Amino acid sequence: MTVCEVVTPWAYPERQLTSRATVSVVIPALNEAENIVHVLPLLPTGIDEVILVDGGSTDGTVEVALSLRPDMTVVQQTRRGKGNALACGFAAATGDIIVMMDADGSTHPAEISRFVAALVESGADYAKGSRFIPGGGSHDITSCRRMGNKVLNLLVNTLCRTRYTDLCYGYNAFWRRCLPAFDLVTDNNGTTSSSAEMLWGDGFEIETLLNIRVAGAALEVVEVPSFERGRLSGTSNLNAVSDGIRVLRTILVEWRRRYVSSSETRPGMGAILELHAPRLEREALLMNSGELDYCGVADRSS
Ligand SMILES: Nc1nc2c(ncn2[C@@H]2O[C@H](COP(=O)(O)OP(=O)(O)O)[C@@H](O)[C@H]2O)c(=O)[nH]1
Ligand SMILES: [Mg+2]
Repeated sequence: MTVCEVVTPWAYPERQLTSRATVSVVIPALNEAENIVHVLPLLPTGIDEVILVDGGSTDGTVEVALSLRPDMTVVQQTRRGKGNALACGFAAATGDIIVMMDADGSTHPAEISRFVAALVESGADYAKGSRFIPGGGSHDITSCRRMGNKVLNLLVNTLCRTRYTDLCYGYNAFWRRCLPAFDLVTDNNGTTSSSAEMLWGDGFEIETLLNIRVAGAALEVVEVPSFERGRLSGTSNLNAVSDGIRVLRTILVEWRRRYVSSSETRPGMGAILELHAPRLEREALLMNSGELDYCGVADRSS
C-alpha cells in the first residue's frame, strides 16, 4: 500500500482512469542535519520524488539527507529565505501533487497522506494545513506568534473574503498545475544566492503570499487538520517581529495588487480556465468511483 496509489481522472484527464497521481515532496532546509535524520525515514512509501532545497547549509544537511535517501533531488536555492527555497523546489518538482513540509521535525511526514487524500477526494486545488481546526494543534507555536497569526489571519479573511483558519502555516499541498497562479520568481539574474537581493515572497511571508494568490485566482481550497510538533533541535529562523512585519506588508501589497488596483497583472484568464477545466470531467468520472482508490500510508521505518 502506498500513499500515491490514487486515480485522479479529473486532475489530469489525459491520464483517464489508467494512471495514478504522482507526488513530489518539497523540503526547504537550512542547517537541519540533526533534524532531517529523523524526518526522512518517516516519509510514506510511494512518494515519487523528494526535493530538498538547501539554503547553503554548513552542518552537513545535504550529505546526511543523501545518505538516508540517495534518490533525493537536491536543489540549491537562487536567493535567500524559506520562500525562495520553496519557489525553487516547486520549479524543480515534476509530480502531479506537490507537498511542502519542513525539515525540522515539526511537520510529521505521516500527514502527507491526509493532504494527498484531501486533494484527491475533494477535488480542491489547494490543501491548506491548519493547526486551528478540530484534529489540529501545535506544540511549536509561541503565544506571541499565535496572537500575531490570529490577527493577520483575520485581516486576510476580511480583506480577501477568505475563511482561512491558519494563515502562517507551512504544511500544505496542491496540484502542480496551480503553479502559474502563484507567480513565483526563481531567477536571480546570474548573481550568487548569498549576494542576491531578497525579493517579495522570499522570506517567511511565503505562506501568506500563496494563500492570498490562491484566493485571488479563485482556486478551491480545502483545510486539512495538522498537528505541529516542536522543532526537534536548534532554533527557529523566524523573527516574530521582523517577519511579522513582512507578513503584514505582504497582506497589504497583495491585497492592493489583487483586489484594489485594476491595472494589476492577474493570472491570465487562460491560466484560470486551464486550472479549472480538468474538474469539468470530474462528475462524470466519479461515477466510476469504485476505481477512485486511495490507499493508506506505509511507514518506511516499519
Ligand atoms: N533552504 C532554506 N530553508 C529555510 C530557510 N529558512 C528556513 N528554512 C527552513 O524552513 C523550515 C521552517 O523554518 P523554521 O526556522 O523552523 O521556522 P518556523 O517553523 O516558522 O519556526 C525549516 O525546515 C528550515 O530549515 C532558508 O533561508 N533557506
Ligand atoms: Mg520550524
